[in-house]
Amino acid sequence: STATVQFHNQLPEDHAPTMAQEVLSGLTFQPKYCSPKFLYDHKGSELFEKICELPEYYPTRTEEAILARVVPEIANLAGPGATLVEFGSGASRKVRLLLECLSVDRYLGIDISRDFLINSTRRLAADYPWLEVHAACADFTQPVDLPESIEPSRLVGFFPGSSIGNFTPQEAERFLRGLHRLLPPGSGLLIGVDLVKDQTILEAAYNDRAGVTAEFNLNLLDRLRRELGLEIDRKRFRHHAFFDPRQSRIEMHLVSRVAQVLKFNHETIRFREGESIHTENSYKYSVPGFQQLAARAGYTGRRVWVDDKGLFSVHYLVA
Ligand code: AVJ
Repeated sequence: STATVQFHNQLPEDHAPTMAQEVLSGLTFQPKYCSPKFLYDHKGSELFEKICELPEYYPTRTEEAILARVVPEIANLAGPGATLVEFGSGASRKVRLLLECLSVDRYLGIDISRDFLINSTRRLAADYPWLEVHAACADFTQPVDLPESIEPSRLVGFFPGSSIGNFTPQEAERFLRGLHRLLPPGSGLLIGVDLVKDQTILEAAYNDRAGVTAEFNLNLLDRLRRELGLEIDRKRFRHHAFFDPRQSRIEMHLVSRVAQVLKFNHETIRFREGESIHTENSYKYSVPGFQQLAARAGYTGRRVWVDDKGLFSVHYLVA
């Protein structure tokens, strides 16, 4: 096949220095944190794909079932000839559900995990030969611009998986407002949002019995060791994830099993026993709660679909 992907790099070729700075500032902050975007090195992206298959991790299969059911309605709302832009495209699996039905002629996948992005979009281009496929390696927690060769008259944003939940509500609003500025009139945004529910179901989804989520979390330490030379031993940390109902979020942490001192460049990072690195938030919304947030960011809600157990929501917003 002659399928090709137009690649746009929006990350510095060697991102280690900026990554080191960002990680260091998080690890020297009180309380210690590390942005969840660093969970997605190649191994982390693979582990995340495994998480999506876990019996306890309901979001992926629930969202996919919703999309499969309502894709004709989405196609109607999107209309023909738009450019589809996916944020955090990962394995570019979910978008296939849309491509079967929507008549878009161009797709742009944006992801921070470079090789993973390239491989996934190549497979997509091979499977959909009529589709013009672009891939942009970018950190969309920073303001993004569309690659210059893409000047769509109309755009449909696709932000599945409740990745929006990694942002605080305030950051989510800012992200959505930033995206709003990129959207020409008549554009839409299809966004998956996980819903508040029984705490046991939520906590099981982030504490699976096979230990894949723990591995995904601990893999961050291997990455920091390998890429930044941080002298850190994963055996001295454990995975901890819980739901905080007051903030309506899952928090994921790496808890130090012992008091320890880490060397990082010329810095020293001290841990008390039981002190943690906060590695992820995953906010859970109610349908009206998310609609209000989207409205504050300038969007009008057109449709919202929820599965019959009320686990997950998919919103179609217009700019
Ligand atoms: C990709 C951010 C939506 O928050 O559920 C899965 C990531 N972390 N298990 C989520 C994740 C632990 C996931 N998001």
